[in-house]
Amino acid sequence: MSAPRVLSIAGSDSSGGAGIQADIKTITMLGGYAMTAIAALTAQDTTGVRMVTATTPDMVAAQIDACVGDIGVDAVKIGMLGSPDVAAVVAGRLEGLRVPIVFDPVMISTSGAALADAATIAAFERLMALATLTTPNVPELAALGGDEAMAARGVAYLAKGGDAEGDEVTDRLVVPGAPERCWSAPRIATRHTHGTGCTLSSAIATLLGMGLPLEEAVEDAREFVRAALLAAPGYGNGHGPLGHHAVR
Ligand code: PXL
Repeated sequence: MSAPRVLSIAGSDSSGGAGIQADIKTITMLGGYAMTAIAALTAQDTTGVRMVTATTPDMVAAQIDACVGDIGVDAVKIGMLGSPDVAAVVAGRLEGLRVPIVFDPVMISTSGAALADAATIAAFERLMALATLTTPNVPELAALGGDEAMAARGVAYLAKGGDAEGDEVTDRLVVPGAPERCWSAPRIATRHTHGTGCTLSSAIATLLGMGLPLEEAVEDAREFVRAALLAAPGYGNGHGPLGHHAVR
């Protein structure tokens, strides 16, 4: 099979650990063909975000159209969007696409910077309805109204446990009408966790683009993130990047 064409619609992380850069590395290492629609620019390092510039909605739409119209797309990952207008334009473009969509509802960076304001988070509603899977972490799930609100929306989601307390990390896959599925593993003791969410969501998108069923895609993507965490190069003075390049 040829490489699945995976489009990441997300923000750029100058430090290379998260966002578009993490997505390109992940998609490539898993055997996919990475394309991007850059929705925001961040100037950041492992200790914090220095500056954020939004991309115009037109420019985001034009990037998506360029990818879809020529090369074509087998799966989409959505990450940091930067503004409610960009979120709306992305939803409009994806409504007609019949491919798996993984939506990482990015709100806060690993270093603690806000990457979405309240209006952008409100615009997530349409994207959750479109997505094959939404992947909130603990604070994101709370901001989206918790399990009850997600059940009322009737959407599939992966509740990530990486930033909960405890020595075990448990991720919970909730699919309407199906039994809940959990994965637990001992926590990897490291401060180098920058980009774990981006990596997980783009890995799931790539594996769905290859035709794997959702549960298998989540399982294999978790393993990829764990391997990349174990291979972290230890760069930077803060939350350093994963070792995407060193996963075998
Ligand atoms: O991990 C969330 C995230 C998403 N997108 C961009 C980021 C970050 C965290 O730093 O920089 C561009």
